[in-house]
Parts: sequence; structure tokens; C-alpha cells
Amino acid sequence: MHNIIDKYPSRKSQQEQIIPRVDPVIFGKSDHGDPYALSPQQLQHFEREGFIVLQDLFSPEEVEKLKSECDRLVADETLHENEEFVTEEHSKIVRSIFDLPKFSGVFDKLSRDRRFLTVARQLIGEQVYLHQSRINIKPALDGKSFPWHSDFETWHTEDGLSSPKVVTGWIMLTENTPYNGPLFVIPKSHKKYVSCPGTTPENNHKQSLKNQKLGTPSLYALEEFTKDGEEVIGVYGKPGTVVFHECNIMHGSPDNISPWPRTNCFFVYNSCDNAPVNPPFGAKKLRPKFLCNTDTTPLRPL
Ligand code: 6CS
Ligand code: FE
Repeated sequence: MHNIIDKYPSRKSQQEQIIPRVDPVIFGKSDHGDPYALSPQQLQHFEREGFIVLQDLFSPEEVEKLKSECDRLVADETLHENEEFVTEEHSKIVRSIFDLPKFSGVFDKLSRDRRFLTVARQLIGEQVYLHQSRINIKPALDGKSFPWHSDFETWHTEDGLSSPKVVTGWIMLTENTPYNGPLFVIPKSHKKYVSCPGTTPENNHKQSLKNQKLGTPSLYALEEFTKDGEEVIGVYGKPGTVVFHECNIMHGSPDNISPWPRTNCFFVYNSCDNAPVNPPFGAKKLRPKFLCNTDTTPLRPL
């Protein structure tokens, strides 16, 4: 048992509460001196809005290679037995693939690509490791939604990350449009934390990865987040667009009923000094390693 204080209590009562963020948003150095570093204006945007969209970082040829690597993993049904392959709640359609470096050298390399790591280190600090990696797949017509949530709420309660010193960088492997189930975010919502009601049951991830029920905000909370003129924003871009979103930003995505697929690949970079503590803050034990990596060896850029 540790005695690290819980700055972001959640799933500890039957009541929802909106509490302030007590940590900074940016932890790294601003003048990184690397060609892929964010400018001071871009850093300011990320700090204020909680996300940033970066276009044209990857060439069409590079994205094509990543997309075929993803298609290979989905097509290989022998892989689907692995716990890292999560199917939809009511079908055998692959929804998510986790721990990408385990299955693919291509995605392992991508996780250490300077275009991701430089920005992750600027935002989080020099020493980061991969807390989680995943591809979310929403096929045409059949892609299913993700309810509103803050990633950090889950990573704090179930994975024992004490502080929001963790960031997600992701790349669009297909175009993301208003119609094919794109990510929705509420700008600025990362500065408040929704302490959620309920108690985490054992093996909650088996439910939450298909259709998250715990750690989701009420209508009241969403209204609070949007009452001062803030709107829900769709994050759109062509294949190869990279997005960094802050770990506590409120986000979700709708079903894809369009005739176009939507596939995105995510890397979660955590500070090496924010490693999982056990037990975590809102569950009996840590989730399995494919969701909550405990190998905190710092990543080296390629
Ligand atoms: O479980 C996770 O780590 C991530 N997946 C979901 C569905 N919600 C929280 C977090 O984004
Ligand atoms: Fe999320």
C-alpha cells in the first residue's frame, strides 16, 4: 500500500463532481531546438485548448505503408485470439488493437519516430515511455462509437497514474471527416476534472473497451463544460494528419454509418516519473500490461 495522495479522486462515491485541475498542462521545455518541435504559438494553443492538429507531417507513401500494416493485422484471424485484439460488443468486428510494438515492427518504429517523440517530450518532459498504444478501427457502415470520457480519469483510477503528465499523439490512417465517426473534443475541458460516481468492478476493461460505462460524464457535466460558449469540435484531416490531445480533455466519437472507413493509430506517452502506482486510485488492482505498461524504460528517438 502506498500513501500517495489522490489529487483526482473518482469512483469513490455515488456523486459526480467537477473539480479543478491542480497540475500544469505543459511539463517539458519550450525551446527544444528540434525541427519537429512545436512553436511557442502552438504550445500556447495546446495549453489553452487541450489539443493541437498538425498537418502534412507524414507523406502519402508513409501513410499507405502504415495503413497496409494495419490491414495485415486485421486480416490475420489467428491474431484475433490475443487479448490485445478487442472486438465490438455485438459482433466479431475488430474495434481496437493494443500493444502495437508486440505485433508490428512498423508501429514499434512509429512510436519512437521523432515526429511523435519530440512533441511528446516538449509537452511532458525528456523522459517518457509508452503507457499504451492502440489502433481504433471504425469500418464503413459498422464502426461503433466511444462515449464521452477523459482518458486520464481511467488512467488515474485503473492504471495508477498519479498526475496528468501524460499525452496522446495519434495519426489518421484514413481521412477523418464529419461523417465517418471522427473524434469530438470539448476545447478547454482539460482544465477541469470530472470526478465520476460508481465503483470499478473487477475486469472492468472487458466492458469499457467495448462500451465504456464508468468514468463518463453526465449531461449536467457536459452542459457545464459548454455553457460559456465552448462548442463540441470535430477533429478532421486527411490521412497522415497528426493530433496531440491532452490526457484529461473531454472527448468521444459517434458511430460510423458512412460508406468510408475511419482508422486512427494512438500512442500514449507518460512521464517516467509518473509510473503506475499499485494499487491504483480507483480500482483493486492495475489493469493488464497491454493497457497499462509497467516497463517504464525511457524511449529513445529514432
Ligand atoms: O481504457 C483506456 O485506457 C482508454 N479507452 C477507453 C475506452 N476509455 C478510456 C481510455 O481512453
Ligand atoms: Fe479516449
